[in-house]
Amino acid sequence: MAIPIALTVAGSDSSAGAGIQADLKTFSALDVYGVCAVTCVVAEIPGKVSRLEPISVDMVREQIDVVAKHFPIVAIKTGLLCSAGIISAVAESIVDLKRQIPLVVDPVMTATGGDPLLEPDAIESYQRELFPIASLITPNLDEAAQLLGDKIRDRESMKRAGKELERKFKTPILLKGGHLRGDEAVDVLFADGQVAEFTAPFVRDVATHGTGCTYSAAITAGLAAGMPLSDSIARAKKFVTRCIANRLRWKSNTGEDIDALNHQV
Ligand code: PXL
Repeated sequence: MAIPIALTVAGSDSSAGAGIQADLKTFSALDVYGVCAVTCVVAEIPGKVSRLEPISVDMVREQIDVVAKHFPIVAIKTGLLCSAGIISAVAESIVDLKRQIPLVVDPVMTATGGDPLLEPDAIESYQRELFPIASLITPNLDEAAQLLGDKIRDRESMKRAGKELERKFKTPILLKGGHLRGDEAVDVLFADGQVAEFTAPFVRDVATHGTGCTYSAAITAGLAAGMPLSDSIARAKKFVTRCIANRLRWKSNTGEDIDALNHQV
């Protein structure tokens, strides 16, 4: 059988646990051929961004247009999009494809270590241009709080927030609850007015980054292979939990531990 092809539009992470590198490794691990459009280059290690440079809007468009013309892409994911201008260009390119391709939007705003990655005025472009064409949006609790202007502290407020986001953007929402304290990492899917939970044991004391990127890329891989949304999410949750459980660890030259996700699981 032919291998499905998925496109990721995201930033480059020099430490390769997040961003476009995480997406391509995930696609590969799940038997999908990945093509990519880079939106920005981030010099970083897990937990610390040292420098971020956006790619020009025209160059982002060119990458998408050229691969879309020559590869039969069956699923698309977006990760870090940096600026309002890049978000608009990506939305336009996808609309110009004139084909209904499943689109997973991971609305990356902040690095795991807390460094900002998205320009503040870009949130408006997300809501106006990209969310309306998404098949799934995958915010974590902080991103959902920024989209709604309200804090999410517990399972109850998480349910309210997810329902509100689904109503507002009229598309399925996977709200990732990993940042809530507890023994389990619970994510909630709000789709077609229904609510479904996806649960895995919470792995403590992990200093990796890229779990969100890996998760949404794994969901995209499932959709590319023709799996239904909820099966894609269930498999992706298991995959990301395995990547965390089997994480790699090195000592840095300055004596600190560096943790990285292991996508070869
Ligand atoms: O984990 C979020 C993220 C996404 N994309 C890129 C990143 C990061 C985190 O640092 O560098 C490119």
